[in-house]
Amino acid sequence: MIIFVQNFFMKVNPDYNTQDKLEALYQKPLLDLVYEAASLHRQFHNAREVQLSTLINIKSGGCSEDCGYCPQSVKYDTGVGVHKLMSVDSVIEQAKKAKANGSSRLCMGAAWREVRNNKDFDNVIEMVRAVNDLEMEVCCTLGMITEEQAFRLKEAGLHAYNHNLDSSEDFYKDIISTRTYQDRLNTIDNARKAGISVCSGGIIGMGERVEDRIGLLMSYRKMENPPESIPINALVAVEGTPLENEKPVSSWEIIRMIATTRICFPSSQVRLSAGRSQMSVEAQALCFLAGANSIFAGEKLLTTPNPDYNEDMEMFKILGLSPKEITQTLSVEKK
Ligand code: SAM
Ligand code: DTB
Ligand code: SF4
Repeated sequence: MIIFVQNFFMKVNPDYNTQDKLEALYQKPLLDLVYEAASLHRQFHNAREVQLSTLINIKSGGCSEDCGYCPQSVKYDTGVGVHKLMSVDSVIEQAKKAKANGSSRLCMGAAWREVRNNKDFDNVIEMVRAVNDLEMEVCCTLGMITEEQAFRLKEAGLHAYNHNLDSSEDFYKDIISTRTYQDRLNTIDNARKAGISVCSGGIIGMGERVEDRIGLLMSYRKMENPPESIPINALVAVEGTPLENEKPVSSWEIIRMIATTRICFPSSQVRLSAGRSQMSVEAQALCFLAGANSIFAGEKLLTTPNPDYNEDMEMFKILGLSPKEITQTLSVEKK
């Protein structure tokens, strides 16, 4: 009976409950690590399906935070344009296109430090309602939110809130000075209190140590409810940001991080996020084998390039993968 229940759900893997154990796992011979991750992945997920999620940058640039990786910070000269909030109609139009191209999730990102209770937020609420009506999983990433704002988003039909811890608490201080790790944890907590599903992950390739990558996973392990969705981004080094000269992280490191995340959080969605433009199909195939079950679709992430739709469909064909159907993702919730 217990085995039966576990096959549907295992929030955290009890075998890897310390920093040392997880670090040893990350450093295992690569093929052993991938094999262990793939075996677990197949117990909890349909390994032939990968969810397509489309990003819309609803408010670009001019953000007052100083996140060292981010081209949208007002502190760095990156050439990213500053645009006011998109109209509700144009969001709906883009969402419909994304759905027609097989995306079952839509993530709306805003280059804000935090959400303010103003007309822009009212419009975001409208967008959430409209995208939810299209029967897509709707996700937002808008910076810090209060508990009250989280409840408003939930009421409008928000499925998930994305707010990344990015790295270990220790390394975080080297990358961002305008807010604390605790601020990020508080926002995640506010989303949770409102009953919103949590999407939270990190970035590798910022000059951090393996210790910091594992520190990020340990931060999620410590939560009563770890994120249902964990995006793993490889830094896209953008000219003008403090991290512009970071060497691209090796695909082997991305594969290790995906595999370790999958083993640590067997039931969560693991998203192979930024950085795919620099990866071969072979490297991405190993990520899917090791447990990645979602990608961002479309030729642009928020401001940086991503493989285009046709390239991804060609890759899916080669690998025998298909986009996760929309009905499967929403059927549980809408009952
Ligand atoms: N302003 C909101 C926030 O910071 O939560 C939402 C948008 S922000 C751009 C979303 C996430 O994108 C960041 O938390 C970070 O993990 C990721 N990101 C930003 N710039 C990146 C880059 N150059 N390479 C990889 N990931 C990046
Ligand atoms: C996440 O972890 N990665 C996505 C999504 N959540 C919002 C964003 C990646 C952004 C990459 C840099 C850019 O395009 O500006
Ligand atoms: Fe970029 Fe978000 Fe940081 Fe603003 S808060 S600089 S948009 S990552």
